Amino acid sequence: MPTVREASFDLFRNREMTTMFGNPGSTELPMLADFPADFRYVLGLQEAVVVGMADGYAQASGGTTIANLHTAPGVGNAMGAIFNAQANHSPLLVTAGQQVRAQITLQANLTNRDAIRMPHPLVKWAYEPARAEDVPLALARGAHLASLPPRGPVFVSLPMDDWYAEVDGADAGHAIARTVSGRATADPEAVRALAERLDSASSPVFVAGPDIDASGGWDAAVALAERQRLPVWATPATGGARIGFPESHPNFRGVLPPAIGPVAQTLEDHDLIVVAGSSVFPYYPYIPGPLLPDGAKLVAITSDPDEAARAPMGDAIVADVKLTLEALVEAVPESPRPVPQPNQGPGEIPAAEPLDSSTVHSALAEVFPEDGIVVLESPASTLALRNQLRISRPGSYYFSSGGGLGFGLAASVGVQLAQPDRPVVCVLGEGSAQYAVTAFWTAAAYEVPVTFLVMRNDEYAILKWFAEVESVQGAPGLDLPALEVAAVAEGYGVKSHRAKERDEVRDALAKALDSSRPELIEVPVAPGMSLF
Ligand SMILES: Cc1ncc(C[n+]2csc(CCOP(=O)(O)OP(=O)(O)O)c2C)c(N)n1
Repeated sequence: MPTVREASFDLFRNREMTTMFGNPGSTELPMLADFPADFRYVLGLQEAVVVGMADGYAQASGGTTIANLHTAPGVGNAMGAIFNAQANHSPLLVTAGQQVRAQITLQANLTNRDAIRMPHPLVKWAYEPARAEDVPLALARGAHLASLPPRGPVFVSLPMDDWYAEVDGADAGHAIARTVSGRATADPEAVRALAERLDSASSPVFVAGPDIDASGGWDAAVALAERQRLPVWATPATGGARIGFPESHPNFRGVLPPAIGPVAQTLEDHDLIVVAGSSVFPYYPYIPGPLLPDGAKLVAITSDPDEAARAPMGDAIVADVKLTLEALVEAVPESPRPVPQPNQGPGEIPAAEPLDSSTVHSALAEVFPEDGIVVLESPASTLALRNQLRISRPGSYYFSSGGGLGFGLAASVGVQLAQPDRPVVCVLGEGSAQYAVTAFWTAAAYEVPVTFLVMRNDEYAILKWFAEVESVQGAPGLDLPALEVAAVAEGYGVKSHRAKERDEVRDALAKALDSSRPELIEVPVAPGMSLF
């Protein structure tokens, strides 16, 4: 009879879950014993980084990914990253070791005493199998749940002696072989009604959200915008884990602001707003105002029933985003409305020292390869990057829609491992880098050739901006003097450079992009927010 370990690894193999991220402890070693040669174990030095890397890998590969943590303290370390993965709709099978069953009740050292409750409510499902022989079925159940819409993390606690138990081969065979598919099409009647509303609107607009990219719906989104002559906005950057529409397309208008009043103001001239693959809307900060422009209606297409239910306005269709957009393209005629005119590009920007973040991002845009991917966590220059670097290919942008820092640096390593043939640039604030700093080690140790661009402004610039918005004066802890990310990265084995002038930055980026090892460029930048 096969053991739990043999059956579980067969399950992972069958589901192509052969890259595993983890930080091992004594309670995880039995799972890792005789690690099969066709699997890859990627070591993260702290569990938040393990989950962040797995999040990036899961999103960029499209497949459910294992993050293996060390019992209760490991899960505790990873909570912020699990929160981000949930917001990102990232399909993760998070597992953690547990004491041997005989010592759980007496609560021996390292017992995860309430394993199921701990990650709740950040996961779709949390479970500790009732019997050792149930482990493969529990792992299968978790993997299926993680990958069903809305995709997201699940958690399974695994007592360390379970791996040696034997399972019924026939039962395990069923668990291993099952497939579960969950891409549901929309009610054809709902699609027809939306097509009619769209075609008869006088000035409709389209808002493209992250799940267009996750569902593979770029082509359908472009076809719909072109057929119906729709101007297109990207969902607010705060919640835009991914980009769902080519930003160089003539119909593309820009990124929606992230607050209630300003969204309504931006969409003022439209009578119908169709949102696809986004919550409505990922607002922050609170700037009150009408939820919609006067007289405007909204329809959201989302695969997440909760996103649909919690929206404060408009109608919603719950279904696969790509399939629904494709059905909509079929159902609408070519509109006689005028073709939207292209936006002006970003204007000339100064090149004084220290450089403005916009200048740095314009230098990046100059050398950014056609097939490049950017992972972004540089809060005060988010908009500057989005304005300077127009992303025009699917799967080319990753951002933490949860807002927990530490995603960017860790996720970039996972994204690069999932997409080894595409150059990955990770743009970080020097403050943000600190939340996942050990990921530099994984990048160096596994020769993951991410190009890190660190924007060093010696402060938490975005928080100073928030202080103004919130009318807060005299808050401590907003300055970061003498934080040498380049030196820290060197300590972890990542070759690092400092560049001050625009041309220097551009040339260093071009070189790093060509390198087969990770490299970091630290650039001093002017304080404050950069919008363009
Ligand atoms: C886990 C976590 N802790 C704290 C914060 C609050 N926070 C948001 S932005 C920010 C500052 C980031 O600094 P830096 O990366 O230097 O970027 P800048 O604002 O200067 O662009 C902080 C501390 C957060 N979002 N997540």
